[in-house]
Amino acid sequence: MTAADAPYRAGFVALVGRPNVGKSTLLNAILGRKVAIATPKPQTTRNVIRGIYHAPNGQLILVDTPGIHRPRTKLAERMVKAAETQMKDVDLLWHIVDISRPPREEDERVAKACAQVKTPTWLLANKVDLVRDPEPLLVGYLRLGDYPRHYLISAETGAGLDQLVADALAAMPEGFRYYPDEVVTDQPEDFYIAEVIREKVLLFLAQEIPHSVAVLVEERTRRSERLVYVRASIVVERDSQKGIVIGEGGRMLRRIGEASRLELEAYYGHAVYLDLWVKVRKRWRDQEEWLRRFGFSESGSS
Ligand SMILES: Nc1nc2c(ncn2[C@@H]2O[C@H](COP(=O)(O)OP(=O)(O)OP(=O)(O)O)[C@@H](O)[C@H]2O)c(=O)[nH]1
Ligand SMILES: [Mg+2]
Repeated sequence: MTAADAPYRAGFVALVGRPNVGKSTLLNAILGRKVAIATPKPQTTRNVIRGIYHAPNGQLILVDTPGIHRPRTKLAERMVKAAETQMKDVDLLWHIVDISRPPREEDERVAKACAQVKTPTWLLANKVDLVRDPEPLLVGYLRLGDYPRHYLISAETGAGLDQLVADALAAMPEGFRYYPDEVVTDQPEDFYIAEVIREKVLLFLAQEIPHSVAVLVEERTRRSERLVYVRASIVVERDSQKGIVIGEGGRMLRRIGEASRLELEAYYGHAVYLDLWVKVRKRWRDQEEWLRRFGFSESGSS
């Protein structure tokens, strides 16, 4: 049978794992463009994001999910629930682990959750570029669950990804395309803009502040063919955090704004006027109204 006669296959693959193992980096690497933000800080991803990989004879709908961990806020609870909910509705699970570090309790929790939903699960040992001999740790990871296949990959260098994608496509059910060819992600434009800004906050600010931060696009207006105006708020939980986000003489806010604007201009291919504000909403991460505004409904889907 030639490739042209091969049946069209399409299906859903959920990328699950503890925080910081490289799920979002892997999504971007497979798609060949940035769809999800990825940073060295754990709990970067908060919402479920779909990225669509198009092949001549098939389609993979890759579902990036928040890292599974022990939640300490209502927001974190919703994040974990959103990830676990996705696991039920897919054709294949990729349990992604960081092969440069030994398994942790959180990896065990993910493996158990995969086993419970009974969806076939492949183990993806990511960050293989960081280790000389992955075998000893791989043995420990393989013991966590029942993995019919496992792959040593690097989302950073691309090692092992072609084989992984080819095998995943072959494992999808025969069917029709879910998304038209030009669609690469399901996220609304304002959500993507907010994420780009939140990524800069994660990258530029110290450990504890980013978790208290959310970003809301309040207005987006096309001023001309070559200029879009965006007004966005960086929401924090305390006055002291507001001061830190703004920085001495407004320096930090300018840095966040500048880096975000440059990235958004590259995305749009023209000028962006970015008007950034900082707002305090006390304990927003535990308040239903604010969680809803940021897309975390009680039902768990995000
Ligand atoms: N060396 C190396 N670093 C990687 C690789 N994949 C991801 N990283 C880095 O690991 C960090 C975490 O990556 P993310 O993609 O944000 O991880 P995540 O699993 O999506 O994390 P959460 O969204 O917090 O659950 C980033 O600093 C990435 O650059 C890899 O294959 N090799
Ligand atoms: Mg992520």
